[in-house]
Amino acid sequence: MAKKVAIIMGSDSDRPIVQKAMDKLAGFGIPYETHIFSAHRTPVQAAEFAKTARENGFGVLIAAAGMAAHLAGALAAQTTLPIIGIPVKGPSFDGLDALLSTVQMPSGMPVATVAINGAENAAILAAQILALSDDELAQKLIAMREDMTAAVLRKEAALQEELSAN
Ligand code: RP5
Repeated sequence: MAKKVAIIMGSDSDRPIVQKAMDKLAGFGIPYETHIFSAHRTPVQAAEFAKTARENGFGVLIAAAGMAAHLAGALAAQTTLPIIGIPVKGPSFDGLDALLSTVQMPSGMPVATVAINGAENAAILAAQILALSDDELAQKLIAMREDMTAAVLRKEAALQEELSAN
């Protein structure tokens, strides 16, 4: 059975960012669940989810949190499943607080951290991990790359046409 992705957010206020990851996973046809667990406000529930994630059919966990963003690291401490961290931009420091809190993990406890608010890339990275053992998903990723290339080439052609007309 296909492995699921879990998207965990530290607060419902992270939902607008998290929605982009949900939409992307849905676009790939990847089964996923979305939950609110906080490293600070519901640490027991967050830990329990991560501890049981592998036996519950998950292959990758995505953790989105802002401010003192310890959620991805707290989940990483409880499982050897790959963890992708999304630092969410909060009211201070343009999100640098969350970026550093997420990315600066101690040796032995990695969190694959995407850009501030980089929810789409988190979903794509999760898809790439699952595609290691899913050829159909790998083909979808190749098709997505081809679409991106074609879109840029169309823009380049349009730009050259516009510039040559002047
Ligand atoms: C973090 O604190 C959450 O992930 C959220 O980004 C931030 C603020 O949370 P709320 O006060 O909006 O619930 O733990």
